[in-house]
Amino acid sequence: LQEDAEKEIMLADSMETIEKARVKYLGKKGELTEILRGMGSLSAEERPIVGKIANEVRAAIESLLEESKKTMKNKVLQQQLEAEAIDITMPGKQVKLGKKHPLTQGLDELKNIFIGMGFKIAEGPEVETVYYNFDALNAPSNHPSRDMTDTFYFNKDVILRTQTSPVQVRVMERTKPPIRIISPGRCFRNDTPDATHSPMFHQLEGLVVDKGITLGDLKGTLEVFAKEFLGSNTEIKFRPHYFPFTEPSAEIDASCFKCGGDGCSFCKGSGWIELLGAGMVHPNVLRNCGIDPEIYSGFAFGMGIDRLTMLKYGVDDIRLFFENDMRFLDQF
Ligand code: FA5
Repeated sequence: LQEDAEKEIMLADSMETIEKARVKYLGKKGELTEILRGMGSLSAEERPIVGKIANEVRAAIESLLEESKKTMKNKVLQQQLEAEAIDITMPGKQVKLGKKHPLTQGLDELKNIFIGMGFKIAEGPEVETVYYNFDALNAPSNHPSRDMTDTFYFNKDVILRTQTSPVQVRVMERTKPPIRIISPGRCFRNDTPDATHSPMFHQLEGLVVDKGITLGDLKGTLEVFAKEFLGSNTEIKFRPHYFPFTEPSAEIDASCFKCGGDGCSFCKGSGWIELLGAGMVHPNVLRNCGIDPEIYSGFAFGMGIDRLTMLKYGVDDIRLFFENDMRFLDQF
């Protein structure tokens, strides 16, 4: 029996076959157990002899089982280590990193320029009231921009803001001058999409209010901005314009950064590119916000972030920003 058991255990090639051998020889119904059970029928002389042999056989099988289990465990571990070994000389898998959307990059750049000039960032709601978007900004009640064809209305009082200028009013209402903020954000207009129009686009508003603020301050600020954003040789010019909330109002053009102002296909030969709208805050707007126009004055400006980013990176269609085509986005 011992020999059989030894042979079987030596030949075992897995933990399961070792366990099978244990059950076969030492288990409750095992061969050795059977022999021990049958001891009752032996004579008094035979019993101690058989008992002694049986115990020796059991001890021998047990220690053999123990040993082969240990060997098997090592063997399994070794196999596992080999199977799971990592070859650190293999080239790694490239992790594809995301990147900032070009509009976010453009916005970051604009923000940095104004933060460098001491501006703080203010935010306002995209769902806005007619009061903040039009009335408080001195827009005449018959102004065409109030029309349903230009503005998205929820009801007669609540709209999607068409510009970031309402943030001016919200800031002036709650802040005592001096005020120096920019406010970037989403705007919405019922415009038909084309290469330069999107129904959802982004503006960046600027507002400075203090004692003795003049048109010269506005001009100096925008000059610094244009040189930083488009290049140090950039010049700007003011073109008279009309906005209900500024007086005087102007549209500001920058000398073309492609041709330096000589005229090229980019600026359609004019040497200038349109940059933004601006002006001195209208006294009515200051009054609407509880600021005395006899004591304080201010300037404001508003620019289209999407259009400026297009300009800067040479993007010829605004819709590319919103189509999420990786072939386009990967280029920035
Ligand atoms: C305004 O919205 C004024 N609030 C700007 C302003 C602020 C003037 C403070 C004075 C003082 P305007 O309607 O021109 O102005 O729009 C400003 C810019 O928004 C445009 O020059 C353009 O760059 C951008 N814009 C307007 N509509 C769209 C559109 N549908 N898609 C993309 N950009 C647009």
